[in-house]
Amino acid sequence: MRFSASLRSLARHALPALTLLALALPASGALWLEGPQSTFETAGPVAKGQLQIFYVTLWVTTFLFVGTGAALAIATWKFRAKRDATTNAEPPPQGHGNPFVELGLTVGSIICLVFIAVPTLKGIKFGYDVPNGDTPGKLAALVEKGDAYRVTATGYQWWFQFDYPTEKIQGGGTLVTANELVIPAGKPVHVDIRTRDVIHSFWVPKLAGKVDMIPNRANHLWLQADEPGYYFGQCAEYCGDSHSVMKFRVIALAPAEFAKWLADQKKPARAAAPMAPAPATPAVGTMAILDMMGRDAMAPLSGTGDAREAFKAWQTRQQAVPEDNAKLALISDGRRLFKEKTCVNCHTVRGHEGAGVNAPDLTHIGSRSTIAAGLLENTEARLKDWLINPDHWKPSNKMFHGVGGSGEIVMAGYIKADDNKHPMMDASGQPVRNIALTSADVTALTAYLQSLK
Ligand code: HEC
Ligand SMILES: [Cu+2]
Repeated sequence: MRFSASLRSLARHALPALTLLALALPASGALWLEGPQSTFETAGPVAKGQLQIFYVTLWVTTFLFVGTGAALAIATWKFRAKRDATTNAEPPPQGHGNPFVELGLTVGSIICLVFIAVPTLKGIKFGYDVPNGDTPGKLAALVEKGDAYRVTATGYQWWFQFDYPTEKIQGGGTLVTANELVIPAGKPVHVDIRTRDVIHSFWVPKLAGKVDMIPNRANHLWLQADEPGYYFGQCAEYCGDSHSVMKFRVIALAPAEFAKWLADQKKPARAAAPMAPAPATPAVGTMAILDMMGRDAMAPLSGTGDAREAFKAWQTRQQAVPEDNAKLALISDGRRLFKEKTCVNCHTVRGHEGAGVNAPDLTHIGSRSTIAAGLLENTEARLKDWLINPDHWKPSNKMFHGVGGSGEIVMAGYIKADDNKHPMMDASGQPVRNIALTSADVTALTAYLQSLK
């Protein structure tokens, strides 16, 4: 008796509470479902199609859940033991079911599955290839005519390289950039998906679903940004220590702006000032402590995550303003240090020094809005932070530890490695340095990098 009374009181309170919740959900949904990487705010046909599949599945499964849940609730309530006599009664005779109900449920389930399967299969087909470009020949013809665009995205631990195979650059070869993929808006873009080391995954939530970057496997996807804008991307397959901060950006531009961007990028690096001659006496200064333990677990996001603001800031960056005269000497010195400190072994600054292939191309690093694969904003302060102590921001990154093959370090980074590829430590517990930068070096290198518009 007591039990059923408390049950009734629970039902009395639960009903208004549930109603309130049901009313509040759609209102607060706006808060939950939006954000820089929300798949509910789509910006192109591929993502839109995939969201529709999600909704179809959601509605069908909601219908099933409510139907079965209601049947269970009604049966439980209607056939509950109302008296002690019923509680202790023998169970009724067990039947073998009703053929109509059984057949009905089976056919009903099949219909539900077909409801889900048809749009899903259609969606998979739609998302696989650029419309009318499902063979290499047809795709090439579309790209040739300018009806589609084509780029290659390659994953590296822990950054992305973007190749533009159709954009020839001065002196041979094609355009290569890193970490910011710039595409024409309103046009299908076929993305060839590759990796140079382990498995990664390419994901721009507002534009298209993720596709894995798998060693020795040629994957691809296509995406389209309907409007010019700034979109946030992310590696979506665990790939080692710094996986969670392996991000990238996609910037979609109107045709004229895109053509201008391409023309700017194809140019070799801007020489704001000639390389300074080597100084007669080597510089002395204090080196930063290489703080490998005090890693910043909560590295600040670059920017506020507001795409509109970020897009404006990015556009402003593309305008190459003449360099401040007061900075020219610093830029000259930075260019010298870039060579002297062996940055050139891993990085390329096309037209200047360096032909490295193990690290992001820095030819126009000054025109990017982020550094270290979308982790930090590309400001003077953040560039310095990165150059002083890369491992603090991005644990295990290859600039600090060196680029390694499977057995050995093939290109030395900031610190020396021992035979086991672990950092070599000196007597005071500090890692042994290959590349040592004083704060004056860091200032000069930063000025040089910022001049590379
Ligand atoms: C051993 C190879 C190596 C050396 C030497 C090296 N780097 Fe790097 N650098 C990298 C790698 C790898 C990354 C990408 C790190 C990441 O995001 O995981 C990188 C990233 C950067 C970035 C950010 C690029 C971007 O697109 O986000 C800058 C700037 C940079 N390095 C400058 C320098 C400077 C200046 C030097 C010389 C003092 C230097 N690097 C020396 C390998 C190297
Ligand atoms: Cu990754």
